[in-house]
Amino acid sequence: LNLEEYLKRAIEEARFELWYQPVVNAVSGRIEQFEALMRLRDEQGELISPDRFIPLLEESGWIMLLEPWLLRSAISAASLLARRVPGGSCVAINICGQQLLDNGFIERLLRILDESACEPSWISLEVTERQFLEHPERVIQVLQALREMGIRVAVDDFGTGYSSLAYVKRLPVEHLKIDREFIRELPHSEPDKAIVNSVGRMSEGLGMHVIAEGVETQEQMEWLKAHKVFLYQGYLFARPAPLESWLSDEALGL
Ligand code: G
Ligand code: G
Ligand code: G
Ligand code: NA
Ligand code: MN
Repeated sequence: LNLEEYLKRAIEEARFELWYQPVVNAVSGRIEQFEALMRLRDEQGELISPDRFIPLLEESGWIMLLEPWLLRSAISAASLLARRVPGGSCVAINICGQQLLDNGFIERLLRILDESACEPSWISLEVTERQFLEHPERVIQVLQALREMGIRVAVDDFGTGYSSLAYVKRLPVEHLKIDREFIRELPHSEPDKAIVNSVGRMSEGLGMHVIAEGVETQEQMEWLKAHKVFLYQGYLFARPAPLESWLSDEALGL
């Protein structure tokens, strides 16, 4: 059975799972967001790497078939978590270009927010730089419309794409997620230190917040904190886990 066949069946049988990984704020010590991450098991019950099946879902367009489930699950989780986490929280949802540029996308999103009694500010949409390349003006328009509705927007995997600074400065986004490639060798790589530092300074000037992805060590965190990056996602704090794991007081650090 090849992966494509397996995915087709998994879609029909609704066997995908959505797991959540926190983003913590070093200043408040609280969880500020959770990123929703898709998971799928093979026939032995082992997790299949999303790096294998996500590109296939996007290239085939099957991601559109999963969208209703994805949005409903993530938004109902957001609605639940925002009420449980003191000071609020939001759920970050990964959105690919096909979804973002689809004419009905915003309408579908608003309907599900409404059905789930979810405030727009309780969700954030993560888009990668890749999606800016083909229809740059249209992307800015859609992101602008989302922001005006109060939905948060983040650039994912920042630094790995090809967007120009002239374009980045026009993006109406709240967060830049620095790709973990630039975090991995901190604080031992001079080039990575220079890059993370300048992304930090730049985002300050642009009114954006930086989220460091893939923070795995205390040493990385200390360096980031000393250089004014205060939002972290990574195994040092928590791995992605099913929603149920995040509903206890203990998990939320209360
Ligand atoms: O947790 P990690 O291995 O899950 O994710 C691998 C890649 O898959 C990341 O680039 C992540 O952005 C992407 N990904 C995870 N979940 C989703 C999803 O629901 N939709 C899309 N488009 N990408 C996702
Ligand atoms: O940014 P704003 O003042 O609207 O935030 C309101 C609340 O929403 C904050 O108390 C914070 O805990 C929560 N929140 C959830 N996600 C985010 C986020 O990504 N950025 C900010 N600033 N606040 C967030
Ligand atoms: O959307 P994005 O490409 O940023 O997806 C985040 C990916 O990073 C997910 O696959 C998630 O499981 C993974 N991830 C999150 N924290 C860490 C970490 O500390 N180390 C590593 N290696 N991967 C991480
Ligand atoms: Na992401
Ligand atoms: Mn990312």
